[in-house]
Amino acid sequence: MSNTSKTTKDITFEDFKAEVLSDYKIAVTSRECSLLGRREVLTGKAKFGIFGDGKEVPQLAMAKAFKNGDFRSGYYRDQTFMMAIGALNIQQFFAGLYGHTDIAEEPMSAGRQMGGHFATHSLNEDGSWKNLTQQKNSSADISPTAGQMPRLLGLAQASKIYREVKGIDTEKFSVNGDEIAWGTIGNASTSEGLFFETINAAGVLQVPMVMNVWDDEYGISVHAKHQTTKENISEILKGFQRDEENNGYEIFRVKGWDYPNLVDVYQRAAIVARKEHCPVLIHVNELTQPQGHSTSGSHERYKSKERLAWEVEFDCMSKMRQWMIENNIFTDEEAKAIEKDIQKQVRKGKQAAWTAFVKPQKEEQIEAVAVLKAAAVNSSNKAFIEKLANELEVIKEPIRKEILIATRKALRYLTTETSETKTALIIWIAGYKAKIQPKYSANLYSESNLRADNINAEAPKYNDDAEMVDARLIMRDNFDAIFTKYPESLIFGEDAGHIGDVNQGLEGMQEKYGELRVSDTGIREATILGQGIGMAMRGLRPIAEIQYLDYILYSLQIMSDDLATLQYRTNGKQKAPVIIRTRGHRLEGIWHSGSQMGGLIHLLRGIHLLVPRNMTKAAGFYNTLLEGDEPAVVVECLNGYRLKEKMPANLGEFKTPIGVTETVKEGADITLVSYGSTLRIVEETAKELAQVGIDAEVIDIQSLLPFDINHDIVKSVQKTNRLLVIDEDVPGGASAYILQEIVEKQNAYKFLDSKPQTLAAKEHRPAYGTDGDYFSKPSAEDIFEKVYDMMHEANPAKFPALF
Ligand SMILES: Cc1ncc(C[n+]2csc(CCOP(=O)(O)OP(=O)(O)O)c2C)c(N)n1
Ligand SMILES: [Mg+2]
Repeated sequence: MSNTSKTTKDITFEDFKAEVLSDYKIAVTSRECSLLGRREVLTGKAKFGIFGDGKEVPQLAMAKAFKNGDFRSGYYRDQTFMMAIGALNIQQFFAGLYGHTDIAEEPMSAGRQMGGHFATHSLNEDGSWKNLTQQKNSSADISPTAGQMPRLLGLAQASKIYREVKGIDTEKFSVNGDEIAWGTIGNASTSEGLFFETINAAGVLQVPMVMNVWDDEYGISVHAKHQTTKENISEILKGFQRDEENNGYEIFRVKGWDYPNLVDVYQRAAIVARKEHCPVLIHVNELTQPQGHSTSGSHERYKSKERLAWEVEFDCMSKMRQWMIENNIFTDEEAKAIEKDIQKQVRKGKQAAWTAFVKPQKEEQIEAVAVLKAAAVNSSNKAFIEKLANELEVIKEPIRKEILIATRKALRYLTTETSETKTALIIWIAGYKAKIQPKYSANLYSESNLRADNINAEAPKYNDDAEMVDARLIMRDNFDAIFTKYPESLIFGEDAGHIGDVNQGLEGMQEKYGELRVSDTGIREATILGQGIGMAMRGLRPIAEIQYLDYILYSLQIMSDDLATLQYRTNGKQKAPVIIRTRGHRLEGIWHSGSQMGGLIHLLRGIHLLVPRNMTKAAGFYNTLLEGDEPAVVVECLNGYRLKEKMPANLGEFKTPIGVTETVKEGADITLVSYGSTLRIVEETAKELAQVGIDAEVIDIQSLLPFDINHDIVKSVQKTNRLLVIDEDVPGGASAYILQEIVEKQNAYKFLDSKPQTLAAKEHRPAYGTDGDYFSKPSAEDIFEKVYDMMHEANPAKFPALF
């Protein structure tokens, strides 16, 4: 169903007619899918529907200008576009609506996303890249409005890097940087800060981004007068228009029902973006919502009669149809015949999708009923189990939940019995869960050979005359080695370019590697992250620097909603191995000492979260991550850059393993677990504890996500029988997670002779100054006293009370 992109100038009337007809057919197909899709929800076959009706025609024009290698970053209205580029057919559309978990049937997300969230596949089965220059690409949609914007910036910037940075292997990703990143957004969603941040950043960076606003005057029920100054996004963005003196944007405004004009505007927009790498805004207005916003409500509730009547008259499909009749492309009769035929095709596709969706569950139902009936035969609770079997058997179109409810409940009737059929039921349930659970849970992290915890450690090597240096120099020299080793790597952030970052860990790197690879950015954390996500999705290895951990919150929403879910929501078909470099811990002041690790741990499942205690460890993490294919946050110790560390010889090569702890001091009496800057305080305190006869074992967690994959901490607890977790996050923050990992997951409770404890910071953010830190975060004295108290409780004779 895909479309070619000839311009009207190059072709005969017959060609032109054929192309317009083909477009119209795509649009009618899309519209019929929307109409029938809504009915599927209202009859209960699908749970929710949000469709592209009313936005068909501009998407045809966009698809014509969209070439192989290009990327889309859009939202839930774009089904017509996806159909026009050949990435979505009728059956797949309905498979998405039903939530089919087979990626072959539902290529957008294998049923993980609600319908209307689109994607193409960037990766092969083994996680390696496909050749993205030979296909039309769509980055996977997310639901938060404007959440598609930050990554769009990076998708566009990748073209600039591929065009202008020499030495990168571009084969699978770019042809001369000619690719455009196309964004789509609803008019109301332009109210989000992410929209404005992205628009400004793309203007600064001058990247090939074509931003399309589908304007239907509403955001659900809320009219444009509450959304946009002057109710007109292109009007208020006029100041971005480029002129003879200044770079900026090309801005177009075009009516969404005006097919010939749309085609023309999109062709012109594409030339500007592709050739000149100038960003373009296309404001497509006068669009409609024939069925209202989604299946959750009716627009008759909030649109006036006049507006509803206008929407009928200006429905882009009927306007296109009218124009086609006026231009002798078809007659009304021919149009009707086409529409009728397509209606039939859509019904057929829908039926095929439903049949395919219910088929596996029906087979599973038959199996489950059989094992249940067998288990019932000799049971004293035969009647109850048979009832469960019969109730399951009569369900016409079963879902998996119903199958598991029946089989799992049956086990409760068999607790006191032993039989082969009971064993068979237990085995069947276990096998069924093992088979089905991955359909809903696989690919949160990479499952390829390049997954981060599969990369082997390599110790730093030291020459005999290795110097003790300011640790920032290890960081700098290691980055130097990285940029040489990986031409596709680049770093950017606030102050990361010209001065070489606020702590001089990149000193001289811009001079050596150029302004495109080591760059300053504006103060805009969300889009710094977006640059990273987008470029990583196109095969580059970006390191996005968030200046301080405290300010990561500005990018946290995108990190959580977009980056952390990417592999999961595409069932492993897209990846963005961006590295987020930041620095934090134990400086002073409410916004300069952050350790909101609990928040990050909870919001960033899907991303690795690494907390090296010094710069050698941190540099080793970067070296590991660049060999892998996964995203990660590395939190460097803000107070560690001027501390002395020994300069390794194998820069760019030594690797800190992911998910592996390190025992920095062995001991017999108690296990002290910590990470980052606090670890240094724990190490110091362990020396003081030794002076009073307490032999503490000190373990550096190093990696919070994933956590101690070898379960080494429990081995320590097995030896010491006591556990204290020391953490500078709030009480119940990261320390609660660490305790759950050790006590519950690693079963350390079995070996404990004392209550496992945590020592965290105060609940408030840390006050300013040295005393502010002392009275806010765990100090050496706090740690000493806590440990001593635990030892006193165990052996009061040996350790008399301190207080
Ligand atoms: C961050 C966020 N807030 C709210 C919502 C709920 N929501 C979904 S769509 C929508 C309206 C969007 O309107 P618009 O951008 O004009 O797109 P349209 O649906 O009109 O095409 C809202 C408020 C959301 N998905 N994400
Ligand atoms: Mg809208």
